[in-house]
Amino acid sequence: MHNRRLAAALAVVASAALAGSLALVRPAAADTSLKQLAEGKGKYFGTALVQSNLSNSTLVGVATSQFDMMTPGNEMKWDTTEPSNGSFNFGPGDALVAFAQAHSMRVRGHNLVWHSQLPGWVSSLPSNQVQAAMETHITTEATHYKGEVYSWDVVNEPFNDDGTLRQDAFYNAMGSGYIADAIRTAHAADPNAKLYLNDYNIEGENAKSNAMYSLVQSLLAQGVPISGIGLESHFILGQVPSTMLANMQRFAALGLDVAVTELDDRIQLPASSANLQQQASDYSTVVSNCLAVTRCVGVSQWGVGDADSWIPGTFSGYGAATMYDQNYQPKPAYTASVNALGGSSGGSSSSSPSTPTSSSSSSGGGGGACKVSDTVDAWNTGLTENITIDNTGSAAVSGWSLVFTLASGQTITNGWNASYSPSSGQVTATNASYDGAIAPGGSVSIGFQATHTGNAAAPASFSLNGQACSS
Ligand code: 9MR
Repeated sequence: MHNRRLAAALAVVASAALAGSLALVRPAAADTSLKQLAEGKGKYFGTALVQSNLSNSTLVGVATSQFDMMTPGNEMKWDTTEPSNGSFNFGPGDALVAFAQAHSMRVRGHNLVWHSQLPGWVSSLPSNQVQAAMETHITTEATHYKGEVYSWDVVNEPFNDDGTLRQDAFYNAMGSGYIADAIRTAHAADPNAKLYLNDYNIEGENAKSNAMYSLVQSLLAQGVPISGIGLESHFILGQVPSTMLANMQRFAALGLDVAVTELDDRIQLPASSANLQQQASDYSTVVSNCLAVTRCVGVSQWGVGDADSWIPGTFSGYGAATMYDQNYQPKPAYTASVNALGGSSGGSSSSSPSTPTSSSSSSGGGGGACKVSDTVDAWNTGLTENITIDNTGSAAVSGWSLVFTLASGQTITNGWNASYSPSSGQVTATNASYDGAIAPGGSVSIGFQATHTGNAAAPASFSLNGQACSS
């Protein structure tokens, strides 16, 4: 097994090295990262990955530069690991573990027992065979990953929202005692792993978190080796519970670790800039709450960016739920998280709100007054450039073209929030369908990646709709 794991790890290292040499995106805030800042506070900042994510070099670049904990999104669940009775498949989970190890990320094992993504054979078992099947599953999987996971979500989502226990195959066969049995079984297989109960809608104080609190008190009284509580934290914009901090503190006061395990914050689409600012505030609240609780070990986001988030596929009309946009550029929520962690993320134009000015005295005129700020993040053969266009005039801009000249040797390979033509020399960036309107005092952020041959300088000047912009 270990040779196989080593071979997988080496393959990942090799592919990561290749991806590194082709790196297309650098985080805009190179001087800080979520993981460095979190580590400075004795915590981690994690993400969830599924195996298919590993072939997306842009996603991988963000995942490995920003996060130091990884939760497999699906690959350790029962339907993957034991699809038929006694037949185990750890290949997908092993690949993610190898990736995490190659990038110095710890792993949250997710999960051992859950009503969902449970193969039909388990629910079809006669009730007197469910306990043995559960214990065999836990023992086999926790033994396989012994020493390789930081923690296990041993039982996932055991409660209904009203605080009653979910009547799934395990409860129906064993009653509420299945939870203690599952934790004890996991502990026997991997005594060093932190063992968690994980659920959603238990972030604030409510009937469901009260039920979890009572259950945990009872488990502790029985000497069950539970280590922590996972607060999934799938929030709706503006609805982080005001009791979240107090709720975390009461679990911590029982002597347990707490963790934010699956953070996202969904927005009804299309997301406005006000929505993104509210999301930044929500993220800041969550990160600050974790920092305020000594026993809060870390925060994990569910996915890396909006492009790989589960939200749009599950909640019709909602999305934009993570810290990174569809192109893996940092959003205001990223900056807010960095700031909450005590860092500063200078250089990320897309995440710092512009300061509107009513002045129309900057160059340009006739409604075309504009200010452009840009940042270039370059490496040996490539660069990422983020450009913010402020409408400093008194008239609304309705449709725009931004003209600038690339330094010799630079060629745009891809861009976002505008179309770019041609790819070298004097370039015209034309608004996308969704960002043609810029209100007075408003701004639009666009950007691109380019290759270069040694000169990574930013354009010397910009003009918007034929009017020169100030910088
Ligand atoms: O992200 C997971 C998604 O790919 C699966 O389709 C889904 C199936 O239920 O599970 C998602 O992850 C869930 C996690 O395992 C437990 N908490 C809720 C998460 C989102 O559904």
